[in-house]
Amino acid sequence: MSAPLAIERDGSIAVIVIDHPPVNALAHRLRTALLAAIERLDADPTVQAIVLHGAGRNFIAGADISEFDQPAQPPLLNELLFRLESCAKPVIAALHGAALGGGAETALACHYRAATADLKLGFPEVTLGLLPGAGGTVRLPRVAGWQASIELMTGGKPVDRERAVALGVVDHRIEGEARAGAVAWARELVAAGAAPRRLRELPAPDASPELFAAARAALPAAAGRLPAPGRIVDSLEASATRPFEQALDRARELFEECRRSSESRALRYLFFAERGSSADRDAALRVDSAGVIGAGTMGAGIAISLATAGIAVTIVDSKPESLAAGLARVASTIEGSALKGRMTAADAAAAVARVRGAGDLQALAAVDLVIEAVFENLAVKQELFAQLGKLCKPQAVLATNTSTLDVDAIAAASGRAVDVAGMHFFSPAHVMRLVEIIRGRESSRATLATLRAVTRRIGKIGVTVGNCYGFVGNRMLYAYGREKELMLLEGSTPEAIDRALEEFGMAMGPNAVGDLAGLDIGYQARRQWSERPDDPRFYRVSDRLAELGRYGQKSGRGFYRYDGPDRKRQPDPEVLELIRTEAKILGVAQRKIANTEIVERCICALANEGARILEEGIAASPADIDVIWCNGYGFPRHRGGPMFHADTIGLATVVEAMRRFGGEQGARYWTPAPLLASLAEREGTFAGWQAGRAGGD
Ligand code: 3H9
Repeated sequence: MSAPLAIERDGSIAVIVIDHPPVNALAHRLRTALLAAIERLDADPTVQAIVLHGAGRNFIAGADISEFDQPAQPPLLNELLFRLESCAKPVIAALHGAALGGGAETALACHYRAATADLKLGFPEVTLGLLPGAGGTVRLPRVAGWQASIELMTGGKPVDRERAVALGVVDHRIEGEARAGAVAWARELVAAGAAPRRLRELPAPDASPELFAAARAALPAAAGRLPAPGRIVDSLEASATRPFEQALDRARELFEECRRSSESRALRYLFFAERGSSADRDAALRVDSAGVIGAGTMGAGIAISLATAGIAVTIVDSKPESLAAGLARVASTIEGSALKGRMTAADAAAAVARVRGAGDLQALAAVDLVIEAVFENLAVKQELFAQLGKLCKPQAVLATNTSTLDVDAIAAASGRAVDVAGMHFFSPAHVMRLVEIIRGRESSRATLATLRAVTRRIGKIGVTVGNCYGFVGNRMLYAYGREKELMLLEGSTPEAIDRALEEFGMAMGPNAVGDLAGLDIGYQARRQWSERPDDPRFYRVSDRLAELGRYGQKSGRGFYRYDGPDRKRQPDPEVLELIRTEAKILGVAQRKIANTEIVERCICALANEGARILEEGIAASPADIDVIWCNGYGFPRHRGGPMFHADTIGLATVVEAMRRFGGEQGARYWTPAPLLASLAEREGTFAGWQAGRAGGD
């Protein structure tokens, strides 16, 4: 393993070049080397100033998140930064790329900060359930004030160089390369006799206690379930009321409290799970152009994602009115993003110019990638793929956006199944980050690697899964939805179920989700499902509502009514009556169902179906399932996903609850998957099982 840093000399200027790929994270070995380098250069009389530079694309991306599962090994980052700040000669941070978390704190401990135009400086700790624990909460207010510190740290979003200059965090702009620019400026500082400037020697700006009370009150409602945002405000308040070193100690204490919390463990787990594996990246084929078939909501959303990432898109739709409407939607959505400040007007114009329409599939003869997004009908999709197989250039990758149909049956129709796989986007496709990439029986390594690379390039999270009805996400959704539908018949109500699951942390309750997605969509999908459980209770309420034309929000009525002035969901007595009638017809006795039962039944159903999916090799790991559920189905991130959550509450507890439900309702849906049962018996976890498998590879 090569050294994590090198010391280079440029006359009397010493440059510490941190070289710790991939992102210069401040791992133990780097902290140790950095401390030794600082001691040495501080004591060297031939050194007049020290430049701190990060090799590669970033300054420092922060602490090494993978070390947080264990207590930190000395030197602790805040001790190291205290020593850095104590240097008797000027220390200049050469900022470029990411200066995040502990990286931004390192910059603040330096005496001067110069930055190139690509700087992204920020405190994303809150997204990991943490707070800046190495002096950020104590040093930043001394330079940027309280409001900006609260905003940056509780929001977690990085700022660009110009905002960092405006906040007083960056003192000097570098036009050109970071290292050379910082060295040149260091020389000027030495020539001008500049002394070290230590933020810790500045007083904290004045702050009224109301300021922090207001900051707490302004935290988003979800923060109530998470310790970190409140702890960030606590730490900033301590910085206002205590001397520097005591405030630093308090920050460290609060950081440790957050680090040990189950919420932070879950969020850290997702950080790595969402980055997935970098294997096979070199097998990806180049994609400059793509075709999207179908100009509906899904097709337009996919086209927006591709075009804004620089890929030329041809949308094909045989109906001229649909094509025109789709193209108009693409243009207005992209232009809307520019108006909201999410992209520049020039970038928006370039993205819109990348999209064209065509009425005939022949327009796709030369594209590198085709994504089919027509309605869910196997025969229609097979007919399309038969044509694509013939007309597309060799090696063009052909993807279907089906959410439930058999990818192998679609691939076979193309006559070139190696080039075919599924690419299941979630609606709205330009907003939702998840894409399930479905591995067909014959999909080639290059086909799958290409789809993963495109998914990454358009800023989304791709999870590769096997081919089965509903793949991973929707298959588990059926188990989850089955329980909520049964509980409706057994006496619960749409709002009680939604409230219980929203209190658990789901972004939206399942009945409200059904109304949003359209109850007709699920109804149609279930009609095409040949192996649908032979149970008259299965999705009975949803089916009856769809048959009555109650499709949800789009028809103004579904599980709820949406006819108030704000079109907010409102309970509908007619639905309760319908449920009671259906329960009577089916002979289901109604009773009061507690919130705990609602949550337990839905969560146990998810974990059990997830276990079967793992046994069958449909998902490669429990982490993949968790990424799918947190990014596609609104599972609370601070619980890590259904498999992580099941591990957290204990698999024996899950199995015990399932046996209890089985005793009450029959074993039909409550037989633990063999994997779940065996792990529960030996007090194992899904994570441990996965680690064992990876170790055996
Ligand atoms: C902190 O600093 C706490 C302190 O306040 C207090 C301490 C006491 N650690 O994202 P990419 C890996 S908390 C470990 O694909 P990009 C990542 O897993 C930290 N590993 O690249 C991946 O590995 P692999 C606050 C890390 O170019 C590889 O690097 N900082 C870390 O798309 C490439 O990552 C953050 O939260 C890390 N900190 O984006 C910043 N960061 O190749 C987190 C990355 O094996 N990082 N890895 O799959 C990021 O936001 C992005 O990685 C970054 C680059 C923007 C830097």
